[in-house]
Amino acid sequence: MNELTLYIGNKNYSSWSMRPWLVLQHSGLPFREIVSPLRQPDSKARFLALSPAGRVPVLHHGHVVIWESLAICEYLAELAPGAGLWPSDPALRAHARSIAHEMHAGFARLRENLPMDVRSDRRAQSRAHLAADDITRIGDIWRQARQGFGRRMDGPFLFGSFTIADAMYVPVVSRFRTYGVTLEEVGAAYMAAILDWPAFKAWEAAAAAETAVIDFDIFGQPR
Ligand SMILES: N[C@@H](CCC(=O)N[C@@H](CS)C(=O)NCC(=O)O)C(=O)O
Repeated sequence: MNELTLYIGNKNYSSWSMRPWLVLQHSGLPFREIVSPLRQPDSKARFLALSPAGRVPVLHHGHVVIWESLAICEYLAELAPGAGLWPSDPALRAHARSIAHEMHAGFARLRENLPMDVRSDRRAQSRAHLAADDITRIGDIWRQARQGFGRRMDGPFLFGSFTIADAMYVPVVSRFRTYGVTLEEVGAAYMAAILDWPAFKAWEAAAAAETAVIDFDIFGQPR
């Protein structure tokens, strides 16, 4: 099999990069990751050489190039059908896809006002009140996934075991920690489980080891 290479942005800041990286970690597929730093004078040229969209993440697999985080996750689900990257039940799978797409396409106020900054504590400068509706909706999404289907849960993730839906929301858990967003019992337990998950901790440690600092007040783009 051709090597899978995932090009990603700075781990401290690039929430879109984190999502397929978590899926790759969970899939068991061997892969190489290459960090291509954001917000450098040559970033755009580097990204355009890697992806027609000129952004990261982008996955290279032989001659195949896949961009857009959720499209990469879907490709990985096809490559690793035994990894359980979507729920096996069709109704649950449709629900998981709905909330994954809702994250991918929405929550602009959350992304604008609570940009990911994994290693920081920004509770004192939190702008969470500007994203209150998004935060309420995300709490509802997590609670319904955890409780809403009258089934036995076999793990701490949204549908029991890890799926792509979790990958889409893990950066939100990190943001809620950074900006001091607290949730009721079910949401709080989900956040605690994610923050303690070895794959998240591995990303967090790598983010903490990075030295680049991006001032996201001039970042100028929702992440
Ligand atoms: N919709 C894209 C968003 C990708 C994206 O905005 N990536 C950011 C980094 S998190 C980026 O490459 N920014 C650099 C730029 O736009 O020049 C996805 O889901 O992959």
